[in-house]
Amino acid sequence: MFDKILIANRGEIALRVIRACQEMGIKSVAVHSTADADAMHVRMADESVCIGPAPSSESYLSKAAIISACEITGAQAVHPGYGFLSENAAFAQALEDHGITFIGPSAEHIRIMGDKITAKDTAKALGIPVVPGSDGGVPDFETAKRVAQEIGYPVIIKATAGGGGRGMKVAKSVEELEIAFRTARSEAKAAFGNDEVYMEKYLQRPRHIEIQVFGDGKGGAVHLGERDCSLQRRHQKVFEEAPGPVITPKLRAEIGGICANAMQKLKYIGAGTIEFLYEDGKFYFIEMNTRLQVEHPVTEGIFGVDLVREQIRVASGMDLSFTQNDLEINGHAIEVRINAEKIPNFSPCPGRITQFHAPGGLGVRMDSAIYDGYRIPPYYDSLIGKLIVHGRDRPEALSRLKRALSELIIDGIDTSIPLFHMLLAEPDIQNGEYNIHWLEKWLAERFA
Ligand code: MV4
Repeated sequence: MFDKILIANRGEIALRVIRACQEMGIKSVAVHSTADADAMHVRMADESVCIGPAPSSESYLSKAAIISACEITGAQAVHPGYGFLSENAAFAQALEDHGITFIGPSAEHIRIMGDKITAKDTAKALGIPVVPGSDGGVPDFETAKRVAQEIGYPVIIKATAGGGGRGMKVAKSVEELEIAFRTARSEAKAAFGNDEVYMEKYLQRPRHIEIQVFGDGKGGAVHLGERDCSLQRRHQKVFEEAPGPVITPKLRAEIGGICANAMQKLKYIGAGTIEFLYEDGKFYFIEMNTRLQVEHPVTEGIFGVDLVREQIRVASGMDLSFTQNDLEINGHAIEVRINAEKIPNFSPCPGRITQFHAPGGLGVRMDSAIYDGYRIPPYYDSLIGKLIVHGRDRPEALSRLKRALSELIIDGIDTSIPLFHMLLAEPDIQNGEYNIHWLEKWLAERFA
């Protein structure tokens, strides 16, 4: 086991990793930008290193600065958290070249899943169901027309180098296809420096269901069920829950088994999330994330496992501390993302927190790095905390969430808290009847 880990991240996820290190008797090193000198992760870690100025490109994204910080402090491994360098294959490779362990999958697996066509081909070859679409890239409009003819309209055009919803275009007819195809290509070129696109049948009202997987890198792998993350705005999740309100034990065992099997064949190491669109009882692979996700606590809640601890264990060559058979779902968990944003426009709202009180009690978890008097810097993501509740069933989790939200006090800035009070009053949310379009439609109607 490592005796010192460097956390290449900030905010609540840095705290999350430091906590796991503390419980495992591992020393932690925080890195920070000059804008984060007074951040909680710096205070909570055993030691800290300033790695550069405020812009992430010169600090949290600087591979050289982070590797130097490892060498200065003698950290043997790096936990990347989510975002920043967490899915950067070159970073994973550079660490390996310096004899430092990347707490995550191999550079090769990160690379495969970062290219959306290769990811889809790999998934398909491993027996994972995928959305019908083009065989690889679509080089020209003539090919696009032929593919659309085969799979039928509506179709969606996606950037090979994209992901997270950037650079997608929908076409409902051949008339719309030409403009959609050309726009998708030029936007992909501008955004990713790669104009390759591929096509899929457009699913009209799916849910976003993702399967949590975990590999030991030696051919052992398990799944930890699904999370329903359909409530999103502009591809940013706002509310996540596990288990999924519409997923039966039979569906879970089937898709989970397929995913765990696929990870065994890959000899995948660490945490991963396989994203699906789910419609009419069927799963369609869209992407795989090769990192720990923001919403991992809902899975931790229902399975009672510490996913960060498992990431550290497998990265150090140990086995997972459980088998598939040991994993049993207990109750229901919901997470809401607390952002420093003004509702209904979701405009960022950095500033000083004059008062903070975290909710507590049975089944309540608040992951946040804010504190009384903390000034939220304007340079980074607007996520300032996650409120996660656990109950014996979904109705209990919902009432607990409502109670915990009314206990939560964050003064001095605008946050997304009022949004959740409004959402919890909606019958569709209470009944779990929503899909990927529900939130945007509701916002448009509610705040027209
Ligand atoms: C789709 C789709 C419908 N059909 N693919 C958006 C993010 C990226 N991960 C995939 N995305 C979508 N892919 C097909 N074939 C609809 C979306 C989509 C979406 C997916 C998940 C959650 C929210 C979404 C919002 C709009 C569109």
